Amino acid sequence: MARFPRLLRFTAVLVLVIYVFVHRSVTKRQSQHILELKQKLQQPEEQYDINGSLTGDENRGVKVEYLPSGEIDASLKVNAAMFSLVRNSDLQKMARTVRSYEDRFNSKFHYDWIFANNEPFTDEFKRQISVLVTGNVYFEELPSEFWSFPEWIDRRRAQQNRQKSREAMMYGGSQNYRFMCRFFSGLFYRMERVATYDYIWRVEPETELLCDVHYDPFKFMNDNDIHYGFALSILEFPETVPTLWETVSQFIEGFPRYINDNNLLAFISDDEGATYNMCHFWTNFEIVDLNLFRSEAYKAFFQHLDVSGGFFYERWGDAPIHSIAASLFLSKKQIHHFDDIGYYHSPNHNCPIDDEIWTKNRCLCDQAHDITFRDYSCAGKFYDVTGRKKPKGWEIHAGKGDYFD
Ligand SMILES: Nc1nc2c(ncn2[C@@H]2O[C@H](COP(=O)(O)OP(=O)(O)O)[C@@H](O)[C@H]2O)c(=O)[nH]1
Ligand SMILES: [Mg+2]
Repeated sequence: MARFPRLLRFTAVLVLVIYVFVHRSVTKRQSQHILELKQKLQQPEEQYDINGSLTGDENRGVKVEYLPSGEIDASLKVNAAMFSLVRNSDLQKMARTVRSYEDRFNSKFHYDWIFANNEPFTDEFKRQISVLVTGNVYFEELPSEFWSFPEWIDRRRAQQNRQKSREAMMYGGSQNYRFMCRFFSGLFYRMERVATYDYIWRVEPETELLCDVHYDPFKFMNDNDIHYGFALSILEFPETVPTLWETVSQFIEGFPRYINDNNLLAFISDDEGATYNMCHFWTNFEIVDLNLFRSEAYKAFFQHLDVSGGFFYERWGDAPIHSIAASLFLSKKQIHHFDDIGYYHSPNHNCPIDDEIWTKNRCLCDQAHDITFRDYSCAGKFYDVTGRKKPKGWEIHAGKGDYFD
């Protein structure tokens, strides 16, 4: 028994000696590292490339080009506006988003911004948002017919469906969510204010631009005959759209003349139109030439869908509706993935994979979080079916990973 405390003392001393030794050597290693870093940073002919390694003169990493400072020539601007549907209660979330879009993009271009609401905006909402927008700002209350049941809808049946889908899907029990989806699908572009513009960039509260936008995406679309631009593309929940494709197929049969010869059907259907594969452009970010929605084809399309009642008897989202329309009515070349615009809507990131773009645009996102070429994203399919070149290094991010791998 007498030996035990001695053994214990010996072990304790040994542990203490090891701790002091290791701790001192780690501290020494750390200060050595800091010293080396300082020395490297003081060498003006060298700089860090984007991977953090040191490069010499021959390979100085990527070049950063900035737009010349000063105002953009107004005559070069396109007739376009930013558009947000938002509740008064989302003021702080909206304000943060507006600040992000202004800092990253609109403070250089000063496009107008339209805010829409099914209720009157409060003075406080207007006050706080107005100081952030650098273009003209408009606050619009929606006419009641834009936020209500059309007369042919059986409200009892709609209510039964809400009851049934309350547990089965997100927003399943919500009447307002359905009004919102119908509004974006077929009504927002008919608002008097919106009718005066050619292009709209849709912006939602709680979203963020993650990189500087050094050019005008509206003008880019105008110059290149692009009518629909997206950042993220994912799969729809099938339970929200049980009869959507059947209804779309009836439309295609009835109006074959509206289908573009060079369409993007292969993006939305894996079996040449027999079924819908659930792929859609995530419409919380979309830049659209409003002529798409004002076209005869879209008008007939929306009317056909609206009369079927699927916005209320099911829970059709505006994302599959816009995506199916763009894929059927536009040519492949007229749809664009803004892979260079860093964008976040929970829980998904569009973070430029291309190192040069990521650096030049001062992105605030981890490229490892980009979902473009993940399994649950449809953007990879978009590149495949349009024959577009994938960005350098796309394979690195193409795994089966979960959201934040
Ligand atoms: N004014 C108003 N805006 C709404 C309402 N419901 C949704 N929104 C807006 O519609 C857009 C989509 O809503 P959100 O809740 O983000 O749906 P999610 O992205 O599908 O989860 C956002 O711009 C919201 O601000 C509503 O009842 N009133
Ligand atoms: Mg949202």
